[in-house]
Amino acid sequence: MPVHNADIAVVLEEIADLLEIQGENPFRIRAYRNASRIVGDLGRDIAKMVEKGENLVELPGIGEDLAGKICEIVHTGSCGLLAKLHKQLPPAITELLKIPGLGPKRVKTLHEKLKVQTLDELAEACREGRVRDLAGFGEKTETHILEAIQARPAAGNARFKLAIAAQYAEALVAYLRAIPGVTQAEVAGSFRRARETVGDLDILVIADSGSPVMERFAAYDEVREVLSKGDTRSSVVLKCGLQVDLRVVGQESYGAALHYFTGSKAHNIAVRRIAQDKGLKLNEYGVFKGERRVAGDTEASVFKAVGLPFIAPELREAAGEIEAARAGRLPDLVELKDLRGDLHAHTRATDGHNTLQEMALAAKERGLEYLAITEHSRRLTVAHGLDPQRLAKQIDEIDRLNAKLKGIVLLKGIEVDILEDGSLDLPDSILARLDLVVGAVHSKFDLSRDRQTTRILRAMERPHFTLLAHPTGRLLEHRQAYEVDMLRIIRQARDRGCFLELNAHPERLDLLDTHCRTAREEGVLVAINSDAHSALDLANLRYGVGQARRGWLEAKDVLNSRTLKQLRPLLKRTM
Ligand code: DGT
Ligand code: CA
Ligand code: CA
Repeated sequence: MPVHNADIAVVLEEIADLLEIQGENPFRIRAYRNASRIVGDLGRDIAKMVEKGENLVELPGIGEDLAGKICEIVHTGSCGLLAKLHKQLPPAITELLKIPGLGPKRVKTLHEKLKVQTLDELAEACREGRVRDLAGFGEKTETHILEAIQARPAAGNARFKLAIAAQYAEALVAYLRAIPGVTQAEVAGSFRRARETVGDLDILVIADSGSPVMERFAAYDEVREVLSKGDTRSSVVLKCGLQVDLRVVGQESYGAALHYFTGSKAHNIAVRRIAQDKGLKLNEYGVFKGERRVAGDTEASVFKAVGLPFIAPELREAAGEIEAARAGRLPDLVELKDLRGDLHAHTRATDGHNTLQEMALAAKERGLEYLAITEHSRRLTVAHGLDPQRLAKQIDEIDRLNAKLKGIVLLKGIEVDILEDGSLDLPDSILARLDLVVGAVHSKFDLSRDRQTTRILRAMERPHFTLLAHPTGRLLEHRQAYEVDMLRIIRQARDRGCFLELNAHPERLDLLDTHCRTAREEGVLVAINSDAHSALDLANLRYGVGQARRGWLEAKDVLNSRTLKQLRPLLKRTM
């Protein structure tokens, strides 16, 4: 049974949570949590590394003990330690942990003080107002918890983050391509449109008649349940809960099917209407004039037949792309290879896992020309944030290292906390020594829209402020965006000569697509940043690019598509 990185990450994270609920040693907890993140974000397949006999201890943050646990998970799909923890704690603890806003600390309190063991019991306690009085809760939290329990999707309806779905999709597509008679296999649907999350995977294959593709698909190791199995269409559910629809299509229809199953539905309907206006019929088999097929083998042929230029999948949301296509004003979307650098990364000095030099070399290996080191500032104590003395020391270290490095330049930066009143967590005297200042909100997420907006606008007025990190603060599975007037923030960026980040971390993807479009219209450049906490995290830039493409951004709209020489003057604030 192939075990994916995401599965291993889930086990490690759950171990960390359960250890925390048991009140274990914080270092041990942190080691598991870090390991979970590293494994989850890793660009390489751990199961394959184990199979090849590679030593996992070489991964950042993985010691002997953790390496052993990971091997155990790869071999058995689970881990004795987790089973032991499950025995020691009530079974509903895991369910409680899945409620957004309920981390291990709060679950521990609920469990200890209220003896709450199931979600029903927790909902009951919320309704009776027994949760609000616990230390660290309050009335607002109580309401949130109750809402979250009620809004919980029925089991099986969960959506998957794009980066997680990608791990399953890539393995499955490789498996399908290797089946005799299969000449083409590709994922369509929301996955191809690079949506932040996907409901299921829609895979298309071309296969010779007589190919055992459907049998092999149903027999894939990861399949938990076969929902339906036919000659041209089958559906299964993988062990992780992700549904996969597979369709076998003919060569002559492949482009039409790819277009149809890529969607979105609203885009399809709009394109079909255009076809109808031309007296053509468009469906998943092709474009027809009467009974005669006039196009359909490639997507390009489909678009051409209906009189449109090729529209990139990420734009296909019926959000203006058809009009833009007709007017010849489709954007020339940014690509991963357009990125010349990355303006947000951490090292071991705070909560990252690699040294300055390791980060620099990893960025160089990816073909980047510059990498900004932007550690957390002192207020973020959980991340061991930098105070002015430690930052000054890092500035000197970067200068020394840059003198030695070839083909890559480290920029000196900081991810400075924006405090509640809009001031920054470090004095101007030290910020003045940096190449760029990335400002970020990491606290007080629940301010009113007005106060949150004012807070950020003020921060952007600081003379050295360059870039607003993860501007909405949302975490896909764990935290809603804070309330903020994004248009005012974008206009402030324009007026003050600063920039917005599109954070590429799969859990963030923050800016949203709509904000990217507004930024572009207002002439504000967006930086697609990895927020890397390890060298491997630089691989996440691809998801940032996907999100930027959904936001209609071209290379020229992206700050870090500039060469270092072009970038430097842009980082200097003129007002
Ligand atoms: P998801 O899976 O919820 O993340 O989103 P999609 O977009 O992948 O949706 P899905 O899997 O239900 O269907 C895949 C594509 O098939 C969808 O994007 C467009 C196409 N499609 C599905 N149902 C219809 C339909 O009723 N009419 C049209 N025109 N297209 C459809
Ligand atoms: Ca889908
Ligand atoms: Ca589907």
